[in-house]
Amino acid sequence: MNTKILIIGACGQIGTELTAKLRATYGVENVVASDIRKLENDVVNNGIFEVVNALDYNQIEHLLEKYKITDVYLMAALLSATAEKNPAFAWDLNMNSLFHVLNLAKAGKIKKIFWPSSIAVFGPTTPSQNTPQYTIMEPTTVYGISKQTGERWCEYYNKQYGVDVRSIRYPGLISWSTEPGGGTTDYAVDIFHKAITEGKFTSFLSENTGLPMMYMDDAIKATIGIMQAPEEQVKIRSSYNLSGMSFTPKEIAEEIKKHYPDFTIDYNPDFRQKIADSWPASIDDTSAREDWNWKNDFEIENMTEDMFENLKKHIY
Ligand code: AKB
Repeated sequence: MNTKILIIGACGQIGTELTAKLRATYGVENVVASDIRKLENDVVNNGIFEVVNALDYNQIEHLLEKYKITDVYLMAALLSATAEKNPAFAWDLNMNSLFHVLNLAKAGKIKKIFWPSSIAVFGPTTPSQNTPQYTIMEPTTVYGISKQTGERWCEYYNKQYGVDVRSIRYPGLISWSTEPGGGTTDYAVDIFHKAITEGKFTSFLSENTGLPMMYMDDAIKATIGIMQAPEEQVKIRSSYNLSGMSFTPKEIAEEIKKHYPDFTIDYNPDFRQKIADSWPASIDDTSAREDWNWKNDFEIENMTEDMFENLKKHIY
C-alpha cells in the first residue's frame, strides 16, 4: 500500500521542515500538511494543505478518509515555556490530540503514528549526565508531565491494541530556517540571529546551564528514520532517547566567537532557568543507535558553521 501522510501541526518549528522533507521523499501528492490556521508560507503554498484543529476528532477522521492516509505525524503541541503560562490548555492540547490519533489508529484508520516526546519527560531527580533510556522520571513542568503521560499511553496502545506508534524524545532543536515556538531551549536559535544582527546576546539561561541540543537536519533524519524502520526494530514503544550534542550558553558563545570574534554575551536568567535546571545535561541514546541505526551528523562545530552559512545566504 502507498504511503499517504498527514502532518498535524505542519507550520510549527519541526513541522515546517518535516513537511518539506516528506514531500521531497514521498512526493508532493502523497503528503497532506495541516495546521490550525492557513499562513502565507511554503508549507501552505508548496503542496496540499488543510486547516485542521488537532482537538477535533471528526475533522481528523474526515481528512484520513478524504486522502486515504496511512501515516500520521502529530506535531501540534504547546512547548515547555508556553505551557507553564497556560497549563490547562497545554494539557488539553498535548493529551487529547494524542488520544484522537491513537483511537483512530485503534479503529484501523491509521497504520502508523509518529508522536514527538521530549527531554522534558525527565526531572530534577533524574541522573543529569548521560541520562539513560530507563531511569527516574519525575517531570516538574506541565509540558513534561504531558509528554511522560503521552509516552505511557503510546506504549499502552501498542501493547494492548497493536497500534504502531513511534516516538523520540527531542532535545532542544536548532534550525536556521524556522523559529522555535515557546520552548526553554529557544535561546540556542536566537543567539545565532543576534550574533549576526547585533553582535551581542542576552541569554535567559545562566552561563553554565548545559542542555542536550540537536541540529534540525538530524532531528528530521531521526523522525523519518524511525518511521521507515521495520516494525520489529522499533522495540521501545514509549519513546527513544535521542542525542546530538550538549552545550551551555557559554560554550555556544565561544563557538560563535570563532566566526564573530567581537561577539559578546551576558546573562539574565528568567523563569525558564528553573525549567532548564530540571532537565538533563546530556543524553545516552544507545537504544536508538542499536535498534534502528540512529546516528547524528552534527556536532557543535559543523552545526555552527552550517547555521551561519545558511543564515547569511538565505535570511540576512
Ligand atoms: C522546549 O524547550 O520546550 C522544547 C523541548 C526540549 O522539548 N524545545
